[in-house]
Amino acid sequence: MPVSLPAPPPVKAGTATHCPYCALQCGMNVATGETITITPRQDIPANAGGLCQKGWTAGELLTGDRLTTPLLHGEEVGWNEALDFVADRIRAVQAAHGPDGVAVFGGGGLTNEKAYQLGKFARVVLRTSQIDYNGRFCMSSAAAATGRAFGMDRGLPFPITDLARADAVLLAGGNVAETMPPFVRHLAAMREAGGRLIVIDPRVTPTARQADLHLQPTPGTDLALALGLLHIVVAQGDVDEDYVVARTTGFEAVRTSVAAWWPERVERITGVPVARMRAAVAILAAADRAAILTGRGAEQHAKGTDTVGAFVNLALALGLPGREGSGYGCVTGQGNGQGGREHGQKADQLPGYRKIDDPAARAHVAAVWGVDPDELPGPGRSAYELLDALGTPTGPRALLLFGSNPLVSAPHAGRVAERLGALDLLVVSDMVLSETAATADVVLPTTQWAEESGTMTNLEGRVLLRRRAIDPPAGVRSDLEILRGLAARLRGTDGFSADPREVFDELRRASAGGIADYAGITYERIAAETGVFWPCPAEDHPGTPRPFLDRFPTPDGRARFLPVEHRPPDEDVDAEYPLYLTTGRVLAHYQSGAQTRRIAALNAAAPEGFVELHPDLAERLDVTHGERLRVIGRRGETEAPARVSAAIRPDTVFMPFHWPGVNLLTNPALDPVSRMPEFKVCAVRVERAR
Ligand SMILES: Nc1nc2c(c(=O)[nH]1)N[C@H]1C(S)=C(S)[C@@H](COP(=O)(O)OP(=O)(O)OC[C@H]3O[C@@H](n4cnc5c(=O)[nH]c(N)nc54)[C@H](O)[C@@H]3O)O[C@H]1N2
Ligand SMILES: Nc1nc2c(c(=O)[nH]1)N[C@H]1C(S)=C(S)[C@@H](COP(=O)(O)OP(=O)(O)OC[C@H]3O[C@@H](n4cnc5c(=O)[nH]c(N)nc54)[C@H](O)[C@@H]3O)O[C@H]1N2
Ligand code: SF4
Ligand SMILES: [Mo]
Repeated sequence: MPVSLPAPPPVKAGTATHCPYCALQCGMNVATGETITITPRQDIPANAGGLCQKGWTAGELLTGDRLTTPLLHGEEVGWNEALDFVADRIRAVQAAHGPDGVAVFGGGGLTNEKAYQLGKFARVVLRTSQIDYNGRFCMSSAAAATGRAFGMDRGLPFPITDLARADAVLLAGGNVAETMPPFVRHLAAMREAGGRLIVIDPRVTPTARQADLHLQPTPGTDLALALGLLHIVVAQGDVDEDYVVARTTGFEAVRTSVAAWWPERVERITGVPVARMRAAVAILAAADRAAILTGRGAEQHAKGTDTVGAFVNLALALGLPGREGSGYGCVTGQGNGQGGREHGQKADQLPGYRKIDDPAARAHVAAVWGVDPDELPGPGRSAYELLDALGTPTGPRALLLFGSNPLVSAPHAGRVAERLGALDLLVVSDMVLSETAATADVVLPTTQWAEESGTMTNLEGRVLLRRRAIDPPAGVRSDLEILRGLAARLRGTDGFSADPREVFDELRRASAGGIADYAGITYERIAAETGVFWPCPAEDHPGTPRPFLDRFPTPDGRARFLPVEHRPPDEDVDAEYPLYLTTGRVLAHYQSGAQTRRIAALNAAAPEGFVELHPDLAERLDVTHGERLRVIGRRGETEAPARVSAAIRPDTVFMPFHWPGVNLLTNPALDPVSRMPEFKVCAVRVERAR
């Protein structure tokens, strides 16, 4: 059913804009007055008139406690003093240690304009190769796998509304009922029309409860499970042979490689009964239209790229990608998780999803930036490797941080705290005094979300306009103004506009001809068309909701099967650490909690972290619901109350990471391709806190 767009909401509803948080980028109206009133927009298909509790309460971000004055070593100072100090210290560090002495860390919550400007600032002003961002912790494994298979990483390569028309959806490691509640509307519509939902999760989550079939594997075994499902597809003759011949390469090697993954073997590794695997394949094989989706549960592993690769192979064998109404998709997480990975804040990237080591890409972007291609640095370190190198003899001595709170959200956070503490200079731009900002030499108070304009690319690859709805408080500056101020002090003002539209127009030129081509997208078009899907190479081009229908953007136009093999988690359980710890999210809080832990209604809904554990395990450990537990791992330990629940496997405990502590435990083992850390599985021991 094509989306019919209701008339725009009346003006008194306020300014039509989008949510500050996740990649669904729900449309909302923000009305200002005595109080701030938020209502859902009806015209944005992703949320279809819905919002979650975080969206409804987001107005408090604008009225509540936030930073309004720059801080220098904890003292309030003026902007000139703060920026002069930062510029002087950058000059001193680079004089002593070279351009790579200064590093930049960005975020997938930044608008396209900011993400682009940050990448340009690093390469043109600082001339450092040392830039990466928190998206490395998010969907980088899916990005690597789909780049490899399809030649393009666009989270969902189809409109989200396609899901409502599917006969089957398999969701591996995603808990959208808590992480993107309005997403469930599309799945519910599918089920109402007779479609079936399959969920793979070690926990019986609110999402799994809505599924027709739930597979509950041991954390870190999705790769084996996907191989097992493909084995069954092959054995039963359910491969779409015509599609495989017409649209793909490399299937024979994959067919051979899955032969060894017979269902009983996979059951032993994953704990998923053979009958359930067969039931899943039966649903998928019978479906005319089907989608296979992955979330962080399947991706955040030291083998995340191969795991996604295995699900992509399954989707290709079933003939799904590039067929209208079907496909493989990654459920992108952060507000601008998609756009934030396209425009150059990644260590190996230039705008338009170009590769920084590609001479043609360097020449194109250098021309837009008015510099010599030879002056552009090469690839730098990935996010965790960058944090891990800070303040070491060969690593950066200064860090500029925009849009992340790594003291809480990075893996092996104890190590990260030690490295941040070893820096000569830490500068944090934020709206609130996050845990990381609280340790910085300089804190720069920035405008947020509804106080500024910019574009966000949602999980569908649809570029949206997040409009300014309210004047920022006196004293704060936008990230673009901050970058302009530093560029002026370090190199003269040229080329760093603080006007989002001007930056976007430059981004369009820089991305032109790249994979993520925004050349034809304008603010006017976005407003008139309810968003524009990239690639969109010209103003008269309609945009591309389904980029793979005719061909894949690979050299031969075909999708590539690639054989992958299962392996155990980097850190397995043993006698000393007998339990798996997996981590993730709850509905009421967002990420490191820097924003949502300041909102009364959200704190009331979820006041603190917890350790979810099975009743059998609780009995074995002799602990009761609500009792304080110590969770001890090889890198650190933390405490939280027990939440006893039959919804989790007895061999696994779960903790949300919205409060400090959990990441003291997590394993920074990295995926060899994506450099994604293994957030979703490490080994721990649990005992009663003293
Ligand atoms: N409320 C809320 N919503 C959010 C966010 C938030 O912080 N809070 N963050 C946003 C962002 S940036 C992201 S990336 C998305 C993330 O969205 P999701 O991927 O849905 O969220 P997670 O809770 O990290 O992980 C999903 C599920 O993976 C399961 N899991 C754990 N280990 C494994 C495993 O080995 N295999 C499988 N198959 N599953 C496993 C967990 O039990 C969990 O239920 O959410 C976005 N939306
Ligand atoms: N154990 C465990 N750890 C995880 C995960 C997990 O599943 N388990 N998930 C990982 C994932 S998927 C993600 S995405 C990361 C996210 O973790 P973080 O990168 O820490 O993300 P946030 O908490 O959103 O931090 C964003 C910070 O930037 C600020 N901010 C927001 N918008 C702007 C802006 O426009 N400009 C500036 N200057 N600042 C802004 C916010 O106030 C906040 O302090 O966590 C990762 N860490
Ligand atoms: S689902 Fe995401 S975008 Fe929608 S209201 Fe909730 S946090 Fe905001
Ligand atoms: Mo994320």
